[in-house]
Order: sequence, then structure tokens, then C-alpha cells
Amino acid sequence: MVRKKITLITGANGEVGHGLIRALHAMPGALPIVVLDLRGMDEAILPLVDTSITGDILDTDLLDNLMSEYEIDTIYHLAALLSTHSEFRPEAAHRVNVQGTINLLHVAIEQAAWRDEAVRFLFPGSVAAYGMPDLATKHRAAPVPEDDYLHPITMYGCNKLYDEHLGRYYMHHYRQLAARPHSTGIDFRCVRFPGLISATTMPAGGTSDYAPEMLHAAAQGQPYACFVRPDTIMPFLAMPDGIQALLALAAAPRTALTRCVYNVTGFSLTAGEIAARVQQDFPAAQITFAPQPGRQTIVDSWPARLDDSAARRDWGWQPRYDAETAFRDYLIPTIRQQYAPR
Ligand code: AKB
Repeated sequence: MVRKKITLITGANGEVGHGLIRALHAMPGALPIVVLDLRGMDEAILPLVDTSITGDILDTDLLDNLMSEYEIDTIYHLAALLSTHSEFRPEAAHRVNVQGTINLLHVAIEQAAWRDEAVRFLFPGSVAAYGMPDLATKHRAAPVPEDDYLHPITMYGCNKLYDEHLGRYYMHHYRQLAARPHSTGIDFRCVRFPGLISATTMPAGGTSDYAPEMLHAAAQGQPYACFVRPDTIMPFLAMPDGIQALLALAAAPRTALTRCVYNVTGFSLTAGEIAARVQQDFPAAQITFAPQPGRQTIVDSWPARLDDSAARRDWGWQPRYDAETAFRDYLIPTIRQQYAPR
């Protein structure tokens, strides 16, 4: 039986999934897309995918069925519980974020062995993998490279960091004591994302959410109480650049890659600067600050700036948007269109 060669996307109904599906669908010669999400796919995205499966990455029978039906060429494993949600249900987060990832790595190993060809495994890491020891260090530190300050304080951050290690382990060291160790055929590639800001979708359950929430509230004429202090700073990336980063890393020749995990970043702004920028285009915006100590502590533990020079060097990463152009050319015009009366 000839199985259909596909790209598999888990957690496809999230923010990154939507952008990724649109971009892949527009690429000439792209493989059919099969998506897996706990919730059914949004109507607007459904026509862009070959098959939509509503199900759980913890359901190994479902994953076995997928493997028997398709030849999986590339996996974008996006399914995760984000940082704020994960603090409410840490053990559930661990199951989804870690066991779920192992399940998908296992799918990749099985597929690679079956077809005798590598399976590319694209994984979104997170700035949450870091843990700055204190605010003074955060503000003093130079842009943080991939291997410094890796002491996350959230379950999500711990999970994401461990997943990166699992990807490296499954790629290079899996069953290394076997009589004849062999390549598992997993080609694991991770983009470590800062906070992502989309003009068309809203995040759910993250801690960098204050930035997109502020913008979307203003565009809809709703008041917004920001849950971190105005001086809170962290790195961000406009969503189209996030999608582009995943696609560029997926397309990079393996020989060019010197690591499994790459930082990417667009710009760093304080919450106060974001509020001021939003107010420039939405002068009636009612933005107030009501810091929540728990979520404040989480963002305070994330670096102010990321060093993405390895990605620039190895696979030509270059964000399209900086702080000014992200708002001027992408966020503001797109969000105006998004909420324009029809
Ligand atoms: C979150 O806030 O949990 C995510 C992230 C930074 O990975 N947006």
C-alpha cells in the first residue's frame, strides 16, 4: 500500500498553527497537510488542509493509526499548554508538554525507520526556558545566547527546556548502548521563540499575552488592565516573522546547522512602551496597569533581550520587522482591517 506523503502539524488550531498552515498552503509543491488538535480546526483554515483530526497527542492508538495511514515527512509539533495555564495544572502540563513530545518523537523514529529517510521535526521552544536570577541581572545582561541562564521557574519553561534536550537526545543518542547503535533518522530543529504578537489571532494561556491583549483590546475599543508593570521588558517577534523562522529553519541544509536549538528575536519593548505605541494609533485606548504578582514574577524571570546571532550565521535568519515596522507595517494596519465593521 502506498501511503500519502504528508506534513503533520500538532496543535494546529493555535496561533502559530494558523499562520503556518496559511504559509505552507501558499508554497508551491508543498506536501498535503494533516493537522491534529484537541479542538476541531477553525472553519477559515479547514479548506487549507488535507485532513483534520480532532484528537489528543497523548492518545497513542490515534498516533499509531496516523503512522499506518501516512508517510510523515515533516512534523511541526506545536501542541503545548502555555506558561500561565501550566501553572494552574502543572502535572497536566507535564503530560501534554513532555509526554506528548516524546510520543511525537517516537512517531518520527518509527516513520524514519520505515521509510529509511530522515523525518524533520520542527519544535517551537520558548523564552520561558530561561530563568534570570534577579531583575538587576536581567537588566544588566547582554542579549542572552542559547546556553546561558537556563534555570526556568515555570512548569512550561522546564518542559520546553527538557523537550529541547529530548530532541537532541532522540536525534543523537537514542539507545546508544544497543549492539549496533544507528541513526534514529530524526532531524530535530528548534526555534526558541520570544513572545509572539499576531494581529489576526489571540493567544490563550501565555504570560507574554499582555502585549497582544493590549493591542486587540484597543482595536476593539475595549479597556485593558495590563497584568505587568509598565517597566517590564521582554523580547517579542511579529507573528509573520515567527512563521518565517520555522519555515527557514525547516528549509536549511542540515550541514549548515551547528546546533539543535536557535534563538530568534525581533525587538524588546517595555509594557509601557507598547501601551504608548498602541495609544499612538488608538488615542482612545484605555490602558491601565494592574500588575499580578505571579505573572509579573514569571516575566521578570525572562531575559530582556535575546542573542540570535547563531540563527543569523547558520541559516540566514533576519526578522522582517523591528519595533517600529512591526506596528507601522503589520500590526496596526492588519488589526484595523481585522476589526473593521463589515
Ligand atoms: C507564554 O507566554 O507562555 C508563551 C511563550 C513566551 O512561550 N507566549
